[in-house]
Amino acid sequence: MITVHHLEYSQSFRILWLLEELNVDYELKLYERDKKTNLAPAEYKAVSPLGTAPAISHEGVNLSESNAIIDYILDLHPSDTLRPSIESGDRARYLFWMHASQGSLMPVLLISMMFRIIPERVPFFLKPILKSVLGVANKGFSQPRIKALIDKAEADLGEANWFGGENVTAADISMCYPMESMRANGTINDSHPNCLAWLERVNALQSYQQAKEKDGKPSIVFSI
Ligand SMILES: N[C@@H](CCC(=O)N[C@@H](CS)C(=O)NCC(=O)O)C(=O)O
Repeated sequence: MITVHHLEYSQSFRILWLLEELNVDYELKLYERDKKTNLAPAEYKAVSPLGTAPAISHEGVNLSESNAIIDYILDLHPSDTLRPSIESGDRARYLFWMHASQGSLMPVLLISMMFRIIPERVPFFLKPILKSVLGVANKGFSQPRIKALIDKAEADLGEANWFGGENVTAADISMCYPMESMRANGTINDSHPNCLAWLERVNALQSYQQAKEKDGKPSIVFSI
């Protein structure tokens, strides 16, 4: 049986949703973030090869990295809909969002967050200069990239209901964490009706609600 090591307010929510969507049995272990550092606690680092969430254990294998875990679980429990086949017309769209989520969107959201919080956490005499320099970097580098991804999401979700096309796929599962994060911090707002409608559709799914119950927190995302 798969054991999911679920860190509160983290990307491991994706794995709960996947397993609930597949309706397979799993063991759930819950971990709280360290109160001082907000990082994963020491016992989490022991089960996660990278020390980060998500991590799973299965038959002697410890695996981390969200999309690697998603593919590992879908290899164990194949699904034609969650992972469109090479014959499917949705295959390219599915692959794009599955990889853009982790390869483009999450890194640039993290960079943008660092640009924002670094000036808040340095000695007062450094604040104005860092705020100004990192503000320019944020405006010139991260904001255009985030906008390009949201614009593409708006366009694609205007054509079909889900990131992977006609059905709920693993691309939606991978995208749920950045999408919920961007809604929580106002990056996704009333100017993005298709993204908001996707979030409503996701939240209406029984599997998503079941995953939220297992998670047990008011929000799935971590906000600094
Ligand atoms: N690309 C990795 C990112 C993992 C990651 O940074 N996870 C965060 C939670 S959202 C984490 O573990 N933070 C706690 C820590 O670094 O100790 C994945 O998708 O698995």
